[in-house]
Amino acid sequence: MLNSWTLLISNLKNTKVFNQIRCASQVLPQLSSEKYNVRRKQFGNIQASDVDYFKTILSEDRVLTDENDILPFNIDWIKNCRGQSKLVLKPKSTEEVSHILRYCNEKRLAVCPQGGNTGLVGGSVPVFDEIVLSFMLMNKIISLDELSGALVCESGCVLENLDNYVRKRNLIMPLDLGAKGSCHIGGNVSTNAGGLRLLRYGNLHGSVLGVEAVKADGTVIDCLKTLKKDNTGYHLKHLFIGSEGTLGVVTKVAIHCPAMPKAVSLGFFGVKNFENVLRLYASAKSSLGEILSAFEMADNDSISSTVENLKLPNPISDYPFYVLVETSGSDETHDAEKLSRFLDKEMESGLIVDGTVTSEPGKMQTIWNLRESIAGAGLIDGYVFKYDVSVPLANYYSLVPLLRQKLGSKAVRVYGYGHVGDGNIHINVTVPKYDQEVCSMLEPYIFEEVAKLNGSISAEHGVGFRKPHYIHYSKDVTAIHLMKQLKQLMDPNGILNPYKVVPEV
Ligand code: FAD
Ligand code: 2HG
Ligand code: ZN
Repeated sequence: MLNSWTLLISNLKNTKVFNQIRCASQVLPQLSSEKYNVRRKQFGNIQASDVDYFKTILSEDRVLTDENDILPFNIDWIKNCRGQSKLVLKPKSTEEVSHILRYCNEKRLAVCPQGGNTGLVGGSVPVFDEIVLSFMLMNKIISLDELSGALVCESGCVLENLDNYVRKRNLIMPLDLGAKGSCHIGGNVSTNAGGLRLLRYGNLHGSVLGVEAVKADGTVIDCLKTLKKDNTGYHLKHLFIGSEGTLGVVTKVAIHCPAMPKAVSLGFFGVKNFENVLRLYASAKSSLGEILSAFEMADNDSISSTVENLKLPNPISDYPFYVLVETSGSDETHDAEKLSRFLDKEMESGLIVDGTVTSEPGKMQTIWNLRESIAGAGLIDGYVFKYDVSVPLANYYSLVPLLRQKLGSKAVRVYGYGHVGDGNIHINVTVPKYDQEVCSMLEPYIFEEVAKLNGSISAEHGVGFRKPHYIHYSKDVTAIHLMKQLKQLMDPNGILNPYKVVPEV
C-alpha cells in the first residue's frame, strides 16, 4: 500500500509561497494606535542626540532612520498592525545590546525587540515610536556538540538555516513551523513557538537548555548552560521563554537538537467527518506509537483557500476534512510495516477514505507546503482574523460551525486547521477588508466560548499586542498579578515591548 498513490503536484518551494503571501497587499494597514484606540505612555521622545549616541555604539549603517527603510519593521506579517517607529537599531553583539538598553532605560526610551517579524499577534512591531531592536545581524552559530546535540547560537539565526546546519551533522532542530525561512530562534524562544513537531519533541521549555538575555537596564543574564540537568536554584531561563520580549531580550540560545530520523513518511488523507479525525488520531497513537511525529488536520475550506488563492494543487479529491500523518523513526522496514498496517486497517474501517503516502523528500515537502501555506492563503481574500486556541479534543472543532453560523455572509471563509495532537486549532475568518463590526462579533465572543470550554485563548502564538485585554479569559487574576510584579521587577520603567502581553487594567 505504501507509496502506491502518485503525487501529481509540483514541488513548490515553501519560501516562494511565503514571499508571494508577504507581497499580497501593498495597502498600508491603519496605524495600530488608531485602529485599537491606544494612548501613548509617558516615554521619552527620541532626540537627534540619541541617534548620534547610537551611532557611536553601532556603525552608522546599523542605525536606520530613513522612513522607507523603517517601514517593513513597522508592519506585521498579516498586515494588521502598524507602528510609528522612527529608529531601527541592528546590534551585532550582546555588548552592543547591553549598551543600547542601558541608555534607553536611563532615557526612558521604549524598545520593541524584533526577530523575523513573523509573529501573528502584533507583538513584534511597535505601536507608537518604540525603537525597533532588530536581531537580524546577530546570526552566528557558536558551537554544536554533535554527541549531546547541544547547539549554541545567537538569537538572530533563522530557524531554517539552523536546521540545514544541524541536518548536515545528522541532527534536526526540535521545532518546525511554516515561518521557518524567516523566523529567528530568538523569536521562537521569546514566543515559546509550538509548530508541527511539538507532538514529538515537546515545547521549548523542554528543548531550550539555556539562554543569555539582557535585562531592561542592560544587565546581561548568563543562563547559557548546555546541560540537560541543572537544578541549581530557580530555572531563570523559563522567564525569557514565551515572555515575548517584555522581561528581557534574548541574545543567545542553547538548544537540544534530536537525532535526525533515518526513515520519514508522510500521509495525506481524506476523512468524512470530524469525529473520524479524532478516531483516526486515537488509532494513529496506538498503532504508530513512538514513530508518530505529526498529526495535523485541515478542514475543506482551509485546503480550498490554498487551492483557490495560491493555486496549490490538492493531491486528492475534495473531502470535508484532511489529515496529515508523519512518521519518523530509525528503521525503514520496521516503520514501513507499522505504517502499512495502520493504513490497511483504517482504509478498511473507512476512517481513511482516500489519500496519498510518500517517503520521497520532494513529495513530502509538497504536502507540507500545502499545510504550511494555509496560514497565509487567507490574506489573499483581503483580511484575516486569526484565533489560535487550545480546547479539549472533544470540542476541538466545535467553534468553527458556531462562527460560520454567527457570521453568515459577512465572512468570505471561516475555517479551522491545526495541530490536533496538541489540542491546538487555528480558526481563521477572512473578510474582504478589516471590518470593525465583524471584529465586534468575534471578540470577545470567541474568547468567552474558549473559556467556557476551559481552553486557552492563545495556544502557541502568544499574547502580543492583540490579546492582553483578553488574557483574563485564560489566566486567573492572581496569576496576572504575579505577571505584573515580575514585569515591575525586571523592567521597572516598562521600556521593553510596552502595550504587549501584560494587561493594563
Ligand atoms: P517576531 O515575530 O519578530 O517576534 C515575536 C515576539 O517575540 C515579539 O513579541 C518580539 O518582541 C519578541 N522577540 C523576537 N525576538 C526576540 C528576542 N531576541 N528577544 C526578546 N524578544 C524577542 N507559531 C507557532 O507557534 N507555531 C506555528 O506553527 C507557527 N506557524 C507560523 C506560520 C507562518 C506562515 C507564520 C507567518 C507564523 C507562524 N507562527 C507560528 C508564528 C511565528 O512564526 C512564531 O511566533 C515565531 O516564533 C516568531 O519568530 P520571529 O523571529 O518572527 O519573532
Ligand atoms: C500554523 O500552524 C501556524 O500554520 C499559523 O501556527 C496559524 O495563521 C494561523 O492561523
Ligand atoms: Zn500552528
